[in-house]
Amino acid sequence: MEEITLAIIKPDAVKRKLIGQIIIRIEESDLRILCIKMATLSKNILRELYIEHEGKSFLEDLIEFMSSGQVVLLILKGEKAIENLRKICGATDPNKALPGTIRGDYGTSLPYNVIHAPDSPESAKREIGLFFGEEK
Ligand code: 3AN
Repeated sequence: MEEITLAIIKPDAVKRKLIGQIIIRIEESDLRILCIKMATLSKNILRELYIEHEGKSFLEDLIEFMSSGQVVLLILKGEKAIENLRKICGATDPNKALPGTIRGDYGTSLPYNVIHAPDSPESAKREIGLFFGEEK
């Protein structure tokens, strides 16, 4: 079944000029790009994005990092898009992500794992609404 999901190319990847490499991986995995834009995310919107991590020790550092520079936001469509994107991203911790995955090849160490991908259709819908709500 075709699904829609969101990807965020994080500030570490944008600073390191990895946008093109990451988009090649996305397109080669059969995901189609429906919408793409660059932005610098506010701490308020990042608190919404990471609501499930409220109270965790790494949240403040994560928000600092994610607001430290531009990101690329993409809406993606394809067969099993949510699972497919998570698979090509690899494990959350770049040191545990397999070679051949985006995080395994380009990530350094947490929280610098180059890409964000939602883990369920509900999260994908909520997150797309956060960043692309006004464009619907
Ligand atoms: P994923 O992005 O793989 O779904 P989440 O939702 O558990 O992973 O974590 C969201 C983000 O928080 C990660 N992409 C990473 O940047 C950061 N993060 C997760 N766990 C840690 C940790 N233990 N220390 C620092 N940052 C973390």
